[in-house]
Amino acid sequence: MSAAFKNITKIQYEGPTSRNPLAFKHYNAEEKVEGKTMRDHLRFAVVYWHTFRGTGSDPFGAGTMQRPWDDGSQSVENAQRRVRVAFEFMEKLGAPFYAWHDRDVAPEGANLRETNKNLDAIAKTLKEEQARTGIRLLWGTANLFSHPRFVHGASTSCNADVFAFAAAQVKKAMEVTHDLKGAGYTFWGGREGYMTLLNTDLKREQEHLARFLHMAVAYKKKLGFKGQFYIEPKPKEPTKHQYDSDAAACLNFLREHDLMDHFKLNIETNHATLAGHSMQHELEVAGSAGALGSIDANTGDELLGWDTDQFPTNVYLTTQIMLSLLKFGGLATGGVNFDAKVRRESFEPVDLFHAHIGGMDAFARGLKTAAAIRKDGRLETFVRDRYASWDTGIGAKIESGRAGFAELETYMLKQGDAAPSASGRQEMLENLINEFI
Ligand code: XUL
Ligand code: CO
Repeated sequence: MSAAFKNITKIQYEGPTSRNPLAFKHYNAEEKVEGKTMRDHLRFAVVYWHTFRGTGSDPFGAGTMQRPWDDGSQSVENAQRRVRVAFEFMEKLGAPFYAWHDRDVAPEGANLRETNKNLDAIAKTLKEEQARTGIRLLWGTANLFSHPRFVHGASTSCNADVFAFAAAQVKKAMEVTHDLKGAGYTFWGGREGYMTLLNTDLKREQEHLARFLHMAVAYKKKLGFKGQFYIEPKPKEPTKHQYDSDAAACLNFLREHDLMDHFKLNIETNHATLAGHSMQHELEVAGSAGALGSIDANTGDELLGWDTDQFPTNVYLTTQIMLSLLKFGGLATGGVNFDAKVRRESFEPVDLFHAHIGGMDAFARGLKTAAAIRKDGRLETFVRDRYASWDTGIGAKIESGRAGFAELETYMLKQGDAAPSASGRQEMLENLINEFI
């Protein structure tokens, strides 16, 4: 067992009056909300890539993170030590899940065979630590964007060999995810897009992406992996345009290529805002299509136009997220996955605790607030009543397919004009939400 955080004991729930920065004020894992514990509602997950591999480097400067347990080498021993530290952290935090890319947990070797061997060695350590702590893998994924071979993308590369490499890599990552009993597997198209259309056969690249996903579906069946597949929408960065640009584009792609039955969406806040949408918009689009699977919880900065991946602390945002999640039946296989990183200036190990505690408390408040709004019922009643004209008369006829243009013309000629509409009451509803925050 590792002891990297010697001065930190298990983070406890101390309630809203506590002034202890290393305590939960709102996240009380056992407390029930709408008949289910907060732990089961929120299914918090820690991401390996930011929390244990983030260096704090940015385009203007080197890494700043103090991680005394990490010798900075690419050795398997260093990677194993890191796993022990990661589980010490997650255990003390009380996070029930974690998520990784293959290349965050294990170093790349000189060739694919060696790389796979490294991954096997680390998977063994991950398995031991999962068994020791009971912490589970929310999802695994393959990093198909960092290595220079993926310069033109992975499954959408112009180089067929790169497609083959990516397929072999995903096959292995799926096997390890399956072996670690992962609840899911995520596809984020890191470089599946283009920098310029001048050199791009968009149709061919999209067909290759679909073929790749079909191969993954087939291999999933062969492997007997029962976890959920997710696609994670993001409009741009690193490429100028990514094919999985937002929830609607992903759903259209999945439908066009007959993949709808096999994938759900993993919606990320900062990706939604980069797409020019709100997180709640993306959740509603995914949820309405029955494809809301999981969320990557973070937030951007309104003044910065890139993926800053900050920890979410805005209670208004978490309330909106939880309203949508509860409406669509909650997280089944998915979780609230903190795809977020501490700021470059927050370089001490303890900052990792502050960041996650803040995110978990913000979501716990969002959950409780959303549940209170639902119990109050005024918001739901308002929305239902707003559509009352569809419940009877001509509205019911249209919805049930019993009226066409000719019937509607006859109806409207008789009526003379549409009945007056009621106010949308946006301001009243915004005030209503604030009653609960
Ligand atoms: C990148 C991003 C990824 C995915 C997993 O913006 O969100 O970390 O979550 O590949
Ligand atoms: Co993400």
